[in-house]
Amino acid sequence: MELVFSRVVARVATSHVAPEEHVAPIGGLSAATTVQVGPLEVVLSGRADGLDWSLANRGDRAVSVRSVAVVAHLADAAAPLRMFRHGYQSWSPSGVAILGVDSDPSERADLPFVQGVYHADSRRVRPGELRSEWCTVLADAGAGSNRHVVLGFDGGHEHDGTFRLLQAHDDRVELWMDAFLGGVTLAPGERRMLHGVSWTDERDVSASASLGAWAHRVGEAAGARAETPFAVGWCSWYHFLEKVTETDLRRNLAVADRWPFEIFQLDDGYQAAIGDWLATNAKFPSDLDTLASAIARHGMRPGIWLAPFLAAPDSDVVRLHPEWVARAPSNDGEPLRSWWNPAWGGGEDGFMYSLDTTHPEVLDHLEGLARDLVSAGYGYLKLDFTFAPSVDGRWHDPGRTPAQRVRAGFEAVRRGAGEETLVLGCGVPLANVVGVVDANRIGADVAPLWALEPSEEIVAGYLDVQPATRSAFAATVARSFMHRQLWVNDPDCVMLRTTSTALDPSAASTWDNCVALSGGLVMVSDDLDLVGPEARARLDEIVAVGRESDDEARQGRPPLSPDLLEHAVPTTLTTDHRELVADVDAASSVLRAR
Ligand code: 9PG
Repeated sequence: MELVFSRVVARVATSHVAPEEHVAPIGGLSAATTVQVGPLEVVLSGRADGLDWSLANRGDRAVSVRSVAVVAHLADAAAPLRMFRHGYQSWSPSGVAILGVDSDPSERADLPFVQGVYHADSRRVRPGELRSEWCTVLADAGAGSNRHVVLGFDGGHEHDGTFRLLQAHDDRVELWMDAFLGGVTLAPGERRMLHGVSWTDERDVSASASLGAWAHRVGEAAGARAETPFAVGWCSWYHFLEKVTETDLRRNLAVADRWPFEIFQLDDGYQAAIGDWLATNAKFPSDLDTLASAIARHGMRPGIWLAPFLAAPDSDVVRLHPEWVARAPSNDGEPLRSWWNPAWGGGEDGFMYSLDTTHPEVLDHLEGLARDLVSAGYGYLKLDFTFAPSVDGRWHDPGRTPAQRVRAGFEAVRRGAGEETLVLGCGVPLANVVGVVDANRIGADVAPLWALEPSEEIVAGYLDVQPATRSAFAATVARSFMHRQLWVNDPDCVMLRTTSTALDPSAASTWDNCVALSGGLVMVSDDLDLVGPEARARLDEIVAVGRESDDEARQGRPPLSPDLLEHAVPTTLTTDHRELVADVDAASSVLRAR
C-alpha cells in the first residue's frame, strides 16, 4: 500500500460567504512544495516518514479557514480495506471498520448538534466515508496479520486532525489528512504552522503496538504528565447519579476506612447550578470546605466533579456575565447551546451554554474557580463535558481554533489548580490536552448492564456513546496503548455490586478484569453499604493486577490489544504477565497468566 499524493484541498470562507472548497494539484510530496489554494498558501515538506506543513493567508482580507487537507490515493490497496477509527473525545467509540461495509454514524444521524460533540468536525461525512481522529491504522486484504500502516498527527493542541478514507469516483481509494481549524480567522499575511503527520509501514508488530509507539512520540513532544501514582478511589455517580445527597456521601464516607481508597470523589448533583460550582444545593446543607474536610479527615484526597466550560442559562455566572457566553454560529446574537441535559434544569429545557474560553475574563474566572476548589481542599478535579468550547460558534477571539479553545480552558484550570492537583479530563477532545491533564477518561460511561438494544438508541448511529459496559470495554481495550504514554487512562468505574444490576457475575468480572489489566485508575462507584466482603476482596484482586499492569506501563510497556484490527470490538488485552480474552457477545472472559 503506497500513498500517492495528488492535491491539497482547503475549505475557506471570505467574509459573509459559506466555506468554499479550493483545490490545488500537487505532483507527489517533495522536500518542499508551495501551492496556492484559494486565498491560502500551503507549504508542504515531505519527510521520509511523513510531512510538515504550514499555511498562510496571502490575500488582502481576513479569511476563515475550516480545514486544509492533503489528499493521497492508496496504490495497490486490495479490498477489503480496514481502518482503525480513533474517536475524537472520551465517549466517542474507537475500533476497526471496513471501507464499503461500515459507515460513519453521521450518515444516519445527520444532526450537527450531536456530531459536533462526538467528532472534531460537526459536518456529516460524504457517503461511504470513514473517519478517524488524531491517529489511524490502515490494513488491506493482502496484508498479513501484522502488516499495516500507522498514521498520526504529531500533536493536537493547536488544531484537530482527521483522517478520512473514501472510495473516489475513479474507483481509487483516497486518504485525506485533514487539519481541522474550525473556521479560524487568519488576518492578511498571517501564517500558521500545522501539526505534522507521520506514518510508518509496519509488518512485524501489532497495530496496537504501532499506535503505542506513535503515542510515545506525541507524549514526549507535548510533555505528557503521566507520573501520577496508581490510584484507587470512590466516585458517587454510578449508584446515586444526580440525586446524590450529603447523607449518601457521609454514609459512604463513614465506611470508607475499610476500603483502600486514596481518592473520594463527589460527582454531579451537589452544585447549585451548572456553572455555579462553589455553592451547594439544598441536598447538601454543608459547604464545599466542610465536605472536603470531612473527606480529608479519613485520610483520602477529596475529589470533585465539574463541567467548567458549561453554564446553565439561569446560573449566576450567566446572569452576572452574559458576555462570557459564546454566541451561536448564526448572526442573531443567540447564546451558543452546546449540550442538553434536562436533569440539569437551567430554564431552557435542559439546554446548556458554552463559556467563551477565548475571553480573558473567562480564563481568569476558570483559574480562580480552580484555585478556590483547591483551597477548599479538593486535590482531584474531574473536568467533564469539556468538549464544550470546541463546537461551532462565534467566539470573542475568532483567531483561536477549537483545539486552542479547549486547551486554553484546561490551561486556565491548571494555572489555578497548581501542579499537585490531579486533573482528570472527561468528555474531553483527547488530542487537545496532552501535557495539561494527569488522566483522561478514555471511554463511554459504564452502566449496570452489558449492552444496549438497538431500540434503545437515542440518536441514530450513536448507540455506542450511550452508557454501557460493553462500550466501555471496547474503548478500554482499543485505547490501552495510550496509558502512561499520553496521560493515565481512566477506564471508568468497576462494578462491584451484585444487586440492582443487570450485569451477571461473568460480565462484571470481564469488565473488572479489563479495568485491572488496563493499569488505569480503579474507581469504585457502588453504595458501600450494599456491597459485602466478597466485593471488598474482589477489589484487592483488581488492585493487585492493576498495579502490576501499571508498573509495566510506567516502564514504557502499556497493555496492548493484539486483535485490534480483527474484530469490531477487540477481544484480547495483554500485558507481560497476563492475557484477558473476552467473548464480548456472551459477556464472558478468561484471565490467564502468560
Ligand atoms: C455526570 C456524569 C458522570 C460521568 C461522565 C458524564 O450522553 N449523555 O447524555 C451523557 C450523560 C452523562 C455522561 C456522559 C454522557 O456522563 O462521564 O462519569 O460524571 O457525566 O453527569
